[in-house]
Amino acid sequence: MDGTGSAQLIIAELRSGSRRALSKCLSLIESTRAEDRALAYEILEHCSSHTDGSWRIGCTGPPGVGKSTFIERIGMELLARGRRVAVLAVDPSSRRTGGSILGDKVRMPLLSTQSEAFVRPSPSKAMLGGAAPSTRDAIVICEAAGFDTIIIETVGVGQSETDVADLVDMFILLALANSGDDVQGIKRGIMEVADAVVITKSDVDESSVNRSAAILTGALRFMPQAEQDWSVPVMKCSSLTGQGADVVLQSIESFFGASRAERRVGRRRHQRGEWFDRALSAEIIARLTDVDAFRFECERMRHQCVSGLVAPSLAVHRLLGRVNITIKQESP
Ligand SMILES: Nc1nc2c(ncn2[C@@H]2O[C@H](COP(=O)(O)OP(=O)(O)OP(=O)(O)O)[C@@H](O)[C@H]2O)c(=O)[nH]1
Ligand SMILES: [Mg+2]
Repeated sequence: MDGTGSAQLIIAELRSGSRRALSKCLSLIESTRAEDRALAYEILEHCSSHTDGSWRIGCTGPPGVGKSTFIERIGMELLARGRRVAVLAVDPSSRRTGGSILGDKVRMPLLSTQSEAFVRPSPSKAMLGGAAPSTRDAIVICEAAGFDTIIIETVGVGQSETDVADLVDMFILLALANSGDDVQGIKRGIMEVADAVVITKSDVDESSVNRSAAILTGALRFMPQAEQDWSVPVMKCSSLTGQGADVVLQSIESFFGASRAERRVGRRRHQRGEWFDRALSAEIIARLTDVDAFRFECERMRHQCVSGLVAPSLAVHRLLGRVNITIKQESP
């Protein structure tokens, strides 16, 4: 069967709710093989519309803060409200070798066995703990499969920690009480893009949870708000007892309320532009470094920079001055 034929078949199966087709599509978009990517692009082309009504929620926080348990709790509540929930847990690559690729699945035992839910660990490749370039495509695929709520779990470490905020409508930052008596444990950059902050494990030590909540609320007051019509709540939640989960759910529901629909559309428009820019840079670098001669010259120029023989900006200017770019007419 040709590529187009198999793409049509997979899309039909995906739309009819086949989990096998969904897993296959997600594997295709994560693949680095050229023929897989070609098929993935074809599938994506047919999946990219009709996704505006979905809820895309990001949950980020340090390792062990309780992200998976929180998602399981909130996910089950969302299912009870009639939503279909897909979870993409971006697994830090460094831990994959330790066999934790299925770890997140194991830690969402309830959610992953529900018929209206789908849980999948997805590799973050070189982006340690952040969003993989394919995560955005994975969201679109899940939406085409009929999931109206997509939750992304990422560990907020490294430079890519705020990338996930550019992937989702609502970005929830999870924090532990007393991770330092101030907010230094949480970087300012990530606080600035949070739409909600949840202090997890509130069953453990109530007084330090309250203290941390007050500190975080105070800190947020001095930061620019991500969205003008939304004041970032600091909530407390125990995913074990369920205490505080109702407040989190109310907050999610009001964030996605009809009055904010226009703002959501605007945010997604902006995000699509951002992801175009990122995809373009990544693809240009990938294609160029695929050419042996370019890679060789690149290494030579880099070496000259390191040795102080030439300024980095000049080296890049010279190197790219030797690349010949032509634009082919798009086929009709
Ligand atoms: N007491 C208490 N323990 C919790 C709560 N939520 C999670 N835990 C425990 O904290 C540990 C880590 O929880 P996870 O949900 O796996 O945390 P995570 O942030 O997903 O961890 P990584 O994915 O490894 O970064 C587990 O042993 C949970 O049982 C809570 O609300 N209260
Ligand atoms: Mg987890």
